Amino acid sequence: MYRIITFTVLFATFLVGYSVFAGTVQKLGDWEKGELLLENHSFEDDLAGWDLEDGQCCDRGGEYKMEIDKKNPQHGDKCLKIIGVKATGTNWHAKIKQLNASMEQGEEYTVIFWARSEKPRQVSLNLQLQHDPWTFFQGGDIDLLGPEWQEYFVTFTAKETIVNDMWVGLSIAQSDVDFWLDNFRYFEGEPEDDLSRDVPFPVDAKEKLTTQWASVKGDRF
Ligand SMILES: [Ca+2]
Repeated sequence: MYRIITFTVLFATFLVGYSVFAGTVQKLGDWEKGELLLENHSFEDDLAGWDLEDGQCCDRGGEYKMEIDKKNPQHGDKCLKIIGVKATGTNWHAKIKQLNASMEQGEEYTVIFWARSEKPRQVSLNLQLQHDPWTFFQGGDIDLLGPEWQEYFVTFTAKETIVNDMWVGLSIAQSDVDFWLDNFRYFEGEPEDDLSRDVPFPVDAKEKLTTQWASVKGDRF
């Protein structure tokens, strides 16, 4: 009897733990600053959670592909490679994104990720309502500097409240230059709030990151 109860409790704990862990924590206001609001941020679960709008829809004339790349990831064992077959010249014609995200009006949010590209190319932040009328919430052009891993971010204040009804991602059809993404995070707060977590960064990355943010901020703001 004791054994059965123990098993039941353990199993229930596992289920609760699993449901929190597996799903994106998106109950409005329930998250902490710095808590990750996207899943599979490091592509260690391959393509789970990520959606490529490949640019071929609606006679847009673009074509992009995505694949998991195990060579030279920035974090963990895998990263995402976006292959540009054909650009259209209009950034939103193709996107890499994650659906069902949320934000709360008046709060600050950060999208921050590591990227490298075969040559310098631009991507654009893209937060949008995930159905008609496709309301545009937030953008911002980001210049990827080239083949070395660099961290890039945009911080913004949410102008409205959206619950599990928008995507967070990048518009990519302005260029056909291949690029890689890893450690792609979206959370409430500023970049520094990311450091309140031990995961995903190794401890020794802190000093380097802080320095880098300072220089990026200097360039960008
Ligand atoms: Ca990774």
